[in-house]
Amino acid sequence: MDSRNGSETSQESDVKSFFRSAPPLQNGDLISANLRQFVDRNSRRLESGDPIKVVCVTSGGTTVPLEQRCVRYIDNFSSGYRGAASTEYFIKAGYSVIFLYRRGSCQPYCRYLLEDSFLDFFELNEESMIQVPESHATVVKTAIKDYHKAVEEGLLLKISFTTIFEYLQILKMVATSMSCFGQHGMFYLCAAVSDFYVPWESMAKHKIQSAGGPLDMRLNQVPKMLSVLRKEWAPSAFCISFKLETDPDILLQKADMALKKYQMHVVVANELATYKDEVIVVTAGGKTTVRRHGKDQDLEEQLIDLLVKEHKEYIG
Ligand code: 9Z3
Repeated sequence: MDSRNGSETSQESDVKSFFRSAPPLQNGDLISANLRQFVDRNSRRLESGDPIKVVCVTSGGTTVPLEQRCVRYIDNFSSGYRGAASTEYFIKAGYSVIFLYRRGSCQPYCRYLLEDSFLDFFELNEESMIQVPESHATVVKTAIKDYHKAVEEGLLLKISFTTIFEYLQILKMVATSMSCFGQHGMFYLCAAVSDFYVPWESMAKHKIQSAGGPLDMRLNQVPKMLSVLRKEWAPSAFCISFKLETDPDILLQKADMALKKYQMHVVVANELATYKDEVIVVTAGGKTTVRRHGKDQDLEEQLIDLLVKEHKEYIG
């Protein structure tokens, strides 16, 4: 066995042991029933000649629990704004979206609510009836209309996660069930995924006690699932991953590496300090900078526009 085969084997066994030891999903049956219904509905449309496209948008950060009965956890930076905004633009561009999001993070069509209290969007009139103030009426009406349209037409399926264990198990379920869409499937992986975790079997069962003094903890590396997604789960799908760095000097080099190592079709590189204003779209063909035009604009609008074009070319 050469060393390359050797390392592939150890990676495969890391992936297997991750899934084997992960605590089973609490609502796995419900997720799989909803997923089946969504995939059936969309694959019937594809078979009937409707050139639909389906994207799985991942959004928000995964947590790493430190205790099985979890009081403390390590979190990853992400509000879920990018995923929620991108979902809206994908639906506008004709895609059906599986929105795999961190519980409590931003949601499509009401992504401003995390900062603006939803109470600001309503007021009571003299008869104590709830009404929307004139200043917010257009935004609220459009959001309600677009959201209900997306759900009723079967264009939006929302599935939530919190931990890295939930996220990767659900991503695997989604990816294997989306493989029937072939090249019409897309993965837009902007969730901030933990690189390190505590394996379930070596995790403290109860709340870690402070009486024992300083805490030493060893974290294992989360197996790189991007290669498994590309090679096994959904080999024909168009895959976009995100690379976040704080050091601009290594960003593009890391993005290039992810493109090659995980065989991504696109890597979107962004820097923490500027990620809302600028991203660099890296493909085998070159690099394109996408900048938002103004403070009231979403960078995601132009980004999705570009990615939809890349996907179209890929489908040929
Ligand atoms: C991103 O880089 C996203 O653009 C942000 C979006 C998390 C910055 P917000 O949700 O932020 O709008 O607040 N996501 C990917 C982050 C990540 O964990 N990438 C991994 C890496 O860089 C690869 S999967 O190593």
